[in-house]
Amino acid sequence: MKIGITCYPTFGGSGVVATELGLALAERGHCVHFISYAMPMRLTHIPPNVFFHEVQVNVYPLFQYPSYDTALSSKMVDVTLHEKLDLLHVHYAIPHATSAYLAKQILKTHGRDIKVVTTLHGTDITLIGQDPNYIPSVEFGIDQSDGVTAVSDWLKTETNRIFNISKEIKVIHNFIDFERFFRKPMPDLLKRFSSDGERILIHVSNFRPLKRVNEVVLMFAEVLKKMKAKLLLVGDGPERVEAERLCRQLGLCDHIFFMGKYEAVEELLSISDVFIMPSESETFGLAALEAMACGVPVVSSNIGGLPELNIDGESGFLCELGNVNMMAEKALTILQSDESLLRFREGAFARAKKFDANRVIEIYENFYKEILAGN
Ligand code: GMT
Repeated sequence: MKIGITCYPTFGGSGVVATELGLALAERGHCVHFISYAMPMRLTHIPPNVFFHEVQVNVYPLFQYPSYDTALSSKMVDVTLHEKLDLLHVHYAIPHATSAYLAKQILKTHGRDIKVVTTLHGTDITLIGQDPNYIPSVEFGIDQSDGVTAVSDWLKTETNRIFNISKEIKVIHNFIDFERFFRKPMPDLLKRFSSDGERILIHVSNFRPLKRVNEVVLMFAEVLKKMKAKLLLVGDGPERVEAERLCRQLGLCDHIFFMGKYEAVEELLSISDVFIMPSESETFGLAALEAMACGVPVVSSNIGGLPELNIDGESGFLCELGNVNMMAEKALTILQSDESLLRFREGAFARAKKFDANRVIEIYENFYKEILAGN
């Protein structure tokens, strides 16, 4: 198949899933054309069967807001015609689904009926999608797609609850590449953070308010009252300054490391013992799945799609949203003994196996085939 993939190229779960999907499809012999305003972050090299088409948005004095949506549609038309694409797969509804719809209509005038698949990821439905300035376009974009997928059952239910749509949504969960994410021995790295055998807690996110990074710091302060430990805060974003301020205020600077946008996150996960995800909104929780693949149990909130990933008492624990003491208590339960930690490590890894990329990519492939066959 020849597939056009559009996503946000910046750090963010939807861009990661779109890129990993495209790379895996290319490895299976499909031709994959990424169409976006910049190279997706995870597209660090261009392997065989992968192509990148940059959407140029020129600035004209008349435009206070240059029209990315229109430029994207035009690029989709151009790439579809010249690369003979079979299907456009857009990740994140806004504005990609509506741009794809416009491209589809333009292509009809060229005698081409391009199929469009839209994948809903998260804030395109739960946050930005509910902005009244976008609702009619999001509804329309979803309903006019030839196929729609969502990354969790919860997101499917939410989408149907929030929007007036008739399109059937297929749930295809996030997936994990075990060739990249597995627990590797990293003795030097471990020594750098845990010189005295301290257990390591880790949080990875884009530090947006909904990730509640401050609660990671607060729960860690409770853990420290009971045992020696270190905390790695990986990523960057608007809440970092506030988290740094809190660390200083609590006198925890010697125990907490701000790692920034550390590229090889699997290395840090490989030396970690518990992953903390206190998010107030999470449609699936890809970062938690990456941790679990590296054998790191997860202490998370019990919201959104997280219960579909994290099994309470097996792969980690689900906690009440905002309950910092409960998160600390559950982390301590995991860390109470080597036996307990090993049991949860195995539980986390076994759970991650259910989301093996090899299986999930095939589900996407079969879905494309169905859509192309007009089912
Ligand atoms: O909100 C983000 O963190 C980014 C967002 C995105 O769409 O780029 O991530 C969402 O998509 C991921 C991949 O499908 C999911 O694993 C994340 O749970 C989801 N984030 C939220 O719902 C907050």
